[in-house]
Amino acid sequence: MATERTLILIKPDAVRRRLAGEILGRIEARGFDLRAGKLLTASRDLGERHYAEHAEKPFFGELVAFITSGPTLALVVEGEGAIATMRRTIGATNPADADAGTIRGDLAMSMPDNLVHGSDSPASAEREIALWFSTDELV
Ligand code: IDP
Ligand code: MG
Repeated sequence: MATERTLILIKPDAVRRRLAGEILGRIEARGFDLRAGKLLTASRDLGERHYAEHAEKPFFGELVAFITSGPTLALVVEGEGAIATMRRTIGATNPADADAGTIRGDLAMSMPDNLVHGSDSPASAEREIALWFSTDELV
């Protein structure tokens, strides 16, 4: 399988709950490498662009309010099959359905506060990495 890069967001609920270290530790322990990282509070524009695919959903307003509600630790994570393997490490979108052993299954309870974002395809990863990082922020 190919080496891939994926955008991982340790979302505001995770930073507020002081779970950023725990979550980053799980990503590193799985064997992934960090290629970029920064702590920032997403602007409304960034939040809306990041979640553009959900613009028509009834929860879009709540989702943008959530992602802009405080600092997010944004990461570019690299490794073999990183996109799909990180999605499995993160767990199902609704923490109530997430398996034990996943980040959401162990540490979260309900939506939208599900702690982590991971890109869902190579095209999403490319789009999202470009949204959150400039090329000179990647190592
Ligand atoms: P994902 O984060 O697992 O890729 P998506 O379906 O892309 O899940 O949804 C993006 C984010 O929107 C979720 O992580 C969650 O925070 C939030 N979300 C999804 N569905 C709902 C919902 O029904 N109510 C409230 N928030 C939701
Ligand atoms: Mg998604």
